[in-house]
Amino acid sequence: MSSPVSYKLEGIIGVITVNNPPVNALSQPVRQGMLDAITTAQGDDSEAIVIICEGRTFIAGADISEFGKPMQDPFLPELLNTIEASSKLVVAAIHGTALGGGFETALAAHYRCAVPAAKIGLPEVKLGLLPGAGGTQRTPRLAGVKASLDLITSGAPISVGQAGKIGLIDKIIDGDLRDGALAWARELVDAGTSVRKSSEQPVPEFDAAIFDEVRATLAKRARGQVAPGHIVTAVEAAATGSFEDGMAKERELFITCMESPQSAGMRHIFFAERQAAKVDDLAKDTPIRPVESIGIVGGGTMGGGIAMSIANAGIAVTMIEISDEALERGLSIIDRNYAGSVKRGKISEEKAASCRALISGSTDYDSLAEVDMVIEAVFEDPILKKKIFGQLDGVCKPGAILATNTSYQDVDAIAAATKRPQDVIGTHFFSPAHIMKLLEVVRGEKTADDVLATVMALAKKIRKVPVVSGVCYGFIGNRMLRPYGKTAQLLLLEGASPQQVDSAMESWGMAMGPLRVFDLAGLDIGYTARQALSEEEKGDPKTYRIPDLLVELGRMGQKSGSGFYAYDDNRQPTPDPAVDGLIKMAADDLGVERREIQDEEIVDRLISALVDEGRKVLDEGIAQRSGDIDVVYVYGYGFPVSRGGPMFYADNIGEM
Ligand code: T1G
Repeated sequence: MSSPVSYKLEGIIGVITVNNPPVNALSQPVRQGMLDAITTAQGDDSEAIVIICEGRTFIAGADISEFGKPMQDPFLPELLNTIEASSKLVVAAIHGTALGGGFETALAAHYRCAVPAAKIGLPEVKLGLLPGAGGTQRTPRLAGVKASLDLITSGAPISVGQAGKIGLIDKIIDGDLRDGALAWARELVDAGTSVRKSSEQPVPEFDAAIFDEVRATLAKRARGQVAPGHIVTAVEAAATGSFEDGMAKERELFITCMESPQSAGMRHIFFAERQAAKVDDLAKDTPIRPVESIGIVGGGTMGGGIAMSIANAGIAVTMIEISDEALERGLSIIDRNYAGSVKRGKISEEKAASCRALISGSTDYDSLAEVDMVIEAVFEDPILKKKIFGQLDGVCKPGAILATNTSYQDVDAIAAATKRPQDVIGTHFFSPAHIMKLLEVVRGEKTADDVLATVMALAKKIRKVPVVSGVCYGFIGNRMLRPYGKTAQLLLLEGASPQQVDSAMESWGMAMGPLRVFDLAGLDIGYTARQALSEEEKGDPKTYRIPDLLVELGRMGQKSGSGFYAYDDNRQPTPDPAVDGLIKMAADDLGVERREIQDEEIVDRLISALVDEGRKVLDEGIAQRSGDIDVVYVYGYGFPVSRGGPMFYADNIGEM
């Protein structure tokens, strides 16, 4: 098998080229090839060495698929120390995204150049890790302590322009990177430039208080996560000790993180997210229909958020509402959201304006006659949805994809309201749709393969995380939420308060406890749905008596100022003794004996309710894989990524 690394002398420059698709990850063959190449270069006629990569990006990191297995030499830290020890100056030539071990490789080089659009980053913290090949030691010596802590604890990539300002990139190459990098290397040689070892640079002056300050910030921002604190300790070692001692400390902490259940969970989600984007029974070469214009029916909160997600990807949007007033209201929600994003620095004024310009409105369905796709996002009235799809069937061009944003209804029944069920699919966005990344793609019985392939590709284009679901009540996420919610109601009747249930789950890692979630969504939605059901269909009254009583008292959740909690004008929740009294009355009425309940029981019963339903979702083929379910709950329901998702957690319980 040929090595993924080649070495070639070009004049006085020894060129090490890495070619390990798709992202030039530092697999063992790559590490071995680089070691062989740098060793060869020490003894040949080269006077400088350039490290460059083929394909779409410079090295994007260690090979994550090797983690959890016995590490094979050459180990990356040692390889990078060998590169840095080169007697001839080494230049790293960066394009794409130099991340993790990839950027650490560039740091071990003596000089770094990059094309203007390239990015660098140390995202290990997103995998529950820290840079384990000198990143915590070399970065502070070049960029200083504060910038290094920001870069490594956030894990966010930065542009090479920003990186240049803090001393991490030395030169921007306009035009061809390879030509530019070799020419620059020759200039450095001609100028008699010596090697410059990052490890030998002194750490720029810093305020020693910064370490505890950052630790305090991280304790809130990354609640419960282990790696961030270790990153601070490793950077502190760089700032206060020798490179060798710092490297030893980094290695010790890296192994601690690597062996942590948190990292196992986060690495699982990394791969599960990418696996979820694949549809097992869909041929890789399934054709994609062009989608250059999309209609949105319904300009409410969801329709507005969906419109923004699509416009932000550069696709033209036509929003349909039933009246000029409703349309104006819908478009003003979008204007407000863009203004908010600009104010928070999420998007530039110009970008917001160019995206907003892609969104137009109409009250006439005929304006959808030529769009490539329509997403219906009206409220959850099955009769209305079928009526709308009947209208779309008559107006839209042949081949237009007709999608519904329903969060639980029967996509097949909606498809049956058209003469083109093969063009109908579910695209369940999560609120707020312009922020939440999860997209459940609901595959109807008759949904055509190319429609599914097109929507999966569209999901990636609009930067969503797609997960395919079959048709059932609530698809994957909301279906599992039902037994989870019912269990929460039983816990209340049996003796736990709303704040005890929620705080137990939030301490365990959920972004929001179940009762706060239901207050946020609105208790009236479930109440209205239940009115259409028979007593038998409603099931055990213990599972809905409390929300029914709350709604009948006008307590519909945040929207009405009270639900399970009382809410102030800023929608901050406060436990409400009236609710405790209502719960006790319901328990008495239903003959439920109350007792003291421990937090552990709350967590165990609620997570078990999720997992048990998840297993049914898998058995019925509604979800393709258990990892898909994990992705749904981490990206759509605030499940802690460090626990890997409900199914991963259940499979690894006792270690998590
Ligand atoms: N290792 C192994 N496979 C990887 C990989 C990696 N580092 N990065 C991506 N892949 C696979 C991915 O699974 C997918 O596979 C394909 O490449 C395309 O990825 C010692 C310890 C680079 C920005 O965390 O952020 O270095 O599904 O769909 O959207 O200190 O991949 O096609 O079979 O994401 O264009 C640090 C992780 C590792 C970067 C490209 N590095 N990767 O995004 O493509 S730890 C990272 C990414 C480390 C050192 C430490 C993104 C990307 P398949 P993709 P993309």
